[in-house]
This record gives sequence, structure tokens and C-alpha cells, in this order.
Amino acid sequence: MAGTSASNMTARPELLVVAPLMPFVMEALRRDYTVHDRIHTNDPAAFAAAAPRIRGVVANGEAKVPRELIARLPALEVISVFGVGYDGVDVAAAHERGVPVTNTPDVLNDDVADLAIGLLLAVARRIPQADRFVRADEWPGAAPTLGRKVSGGRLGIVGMGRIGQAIAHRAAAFRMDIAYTARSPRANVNHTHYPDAASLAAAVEFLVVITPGGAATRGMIDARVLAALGPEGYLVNVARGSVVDEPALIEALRSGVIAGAALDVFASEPHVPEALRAMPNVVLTPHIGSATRQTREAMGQLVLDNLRAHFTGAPLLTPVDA
Ligand code: 8YV
Repeated sequence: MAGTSASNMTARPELLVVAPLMPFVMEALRRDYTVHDRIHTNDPAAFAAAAPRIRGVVANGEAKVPRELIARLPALEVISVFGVGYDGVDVAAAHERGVPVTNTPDVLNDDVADLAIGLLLAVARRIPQADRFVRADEWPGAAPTLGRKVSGGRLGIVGMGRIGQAIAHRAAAFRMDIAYTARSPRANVNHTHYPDAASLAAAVEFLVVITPGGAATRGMIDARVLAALGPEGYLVNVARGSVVDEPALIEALRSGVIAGAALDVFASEPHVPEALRAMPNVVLTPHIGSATRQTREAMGQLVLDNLRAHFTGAPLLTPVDA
């Protein structure tokens, strides 16, 4: 069968990489494949020449693989995403063509959950502000502003998938009272389920967002949800910037509708609105949920293993559902 035999592996399948990938992943890809690095955006002539031969696309969590790109690749057989989130990939268009999509689930659960807890503590306990206070040598003349207690607090988790559950597990060690919203209650989860983000927000002090991006969740955390979270409430987003209505969030932070926010993801990364960057009650990180050496290596290995499986006719390790 074309594209799945071991001999085709030795024929060096051609891949289009559509996002900046870590050097070790690029080096490993180049050992087995002919790699075209982002030529679809930076070298249209080279792309037009190579497109008919491209059999695999490699993306990351932020990259776009739209229907139009898929349509320009008649020999495409597989799309492999370096990330658990694949909202940038038009999976329906790929599956219509019989092209499977793979992602990197599970290997990053710990890191993203660790960061969610870290951001929660950072914003509530004002850790970055305290660091700046010491560095500016303000300590001799003033007392630091008091923070907000986290242990024993009420936590709401928006999205109770694998990472949501890892966050809940950690929060339990802080004796937090945990509730969540998800499309339907999860049989294996022993926390209170709320039907939507607004009712959950009204019941908690800390709202952590870890739901997939894409059309179904776009703008889910809107002005109404933020009003429900209230002036003592904190928002943490480690999911996708698209899940939060960013202008509504800025307004809520500015006017005291909520107390603060800690954000790892933004609507137009890597650009973060000046309004957010100027606010004292926010903690901002540059999409580092999975950014440890250990986890990024595991993600890269899973990308390589999925591609190898495909091009040698073995079952894919982590295909995404239709
Ligand atoms: C990115 C992510 O993929 O897993 C995801 O969905 O958003 C991240 O892990 C990572 O930043 C690489 O771009």
C-alpha cells in the first residue's frame, strides 16, 4: 500500500514543517525525512514545487493547518502535532481526505498542571510583585501588600480532561474545595459538576481554564462569567487565548470586576496587549505550559514515533478522534 511500507521509509518521505520546532526535533526529522521548513509561508516557489511530493505535515500547538493548505497537498498522508491541542488543524478536512492527525497527549499533563498551580499561587500570593519589591529595594521602607490565601479555597476547573484532572489532584493536596464544568459530568471524577462556566464561576474564588480551544469554546469566558467570578475572584488560563474574551477580561481587571488573573496564553500570541502588560494585578507567562526540557523531549519523541509508525505501516500511537 502506498505510503505505509518500510521501503517507503527508506525513500525519505517529504515533510512540511509549518511551525518553529526545537532543534533536536528538526535534527531527528532530517535524519529520516526530507524536511521543508515553513516554505508554505516563506518560499512560495519552493512550496509550489514540493507540494505534490509532501506526505506529512508537522505542526505545533499554535500552528495553523487550514483546509486550504491540506487541499494544496495531494500526496498528504499524515499530520503530526507537537502539542496536545490541535485546534489549529482542520481535522475534519484532514479526515475527509483520509489523513490521520496525531497529537502529544499525556506526556505534558504534569507540566501544564504544575504551571496552573504555580500561576494560581503566583497571582494570589503576589509572588512576581514580591520579587519586584525586593529587587527595587522597597523592602526597607514599606511592607509588602498582603496576598490571598489559596489552601482551603474554592477552585473551579473549566475542562476536566486529563490535564484538568491532574490540576484537581494537585489542588486536593491544598485541601481546596474543587468543582468543575465540562460538557457532561465525568463518571470517574468525584467533584461537583456545574453545567456551564458562569454557574461554576459564581461558586468559586479561583477559576482555572484548561479546556480545548477551537470554535466550541471561543469566548467562553466572557463578561458574564467574569462578573460571576466576582471582585474576590482570580482567573488562571493555561488553555488557549481564544477561550477567554480578552477585551472583556481587560475591562474586568481594570474595573475590579475580578481581583486578578494569571495568563499563559493569549488571543494573538506572541503579542500581549499593552493594557494587560501594564496591569499590576496580573501574572503573565509566554505559553510555557509544556516548556520543560523533559516534557518537550517526550513530546518530540512522540511526534517522531507517530511519523515512524505511519511510514512503516504500524498503528499510530496517538491519533486524534474524528
Ligand atoms: C505547544 C500547547 O504545543 O500542547 C499544547 O497544546 O499549546 C503547547 O504544548 C507548545 O508550546 C509547542 O508549540
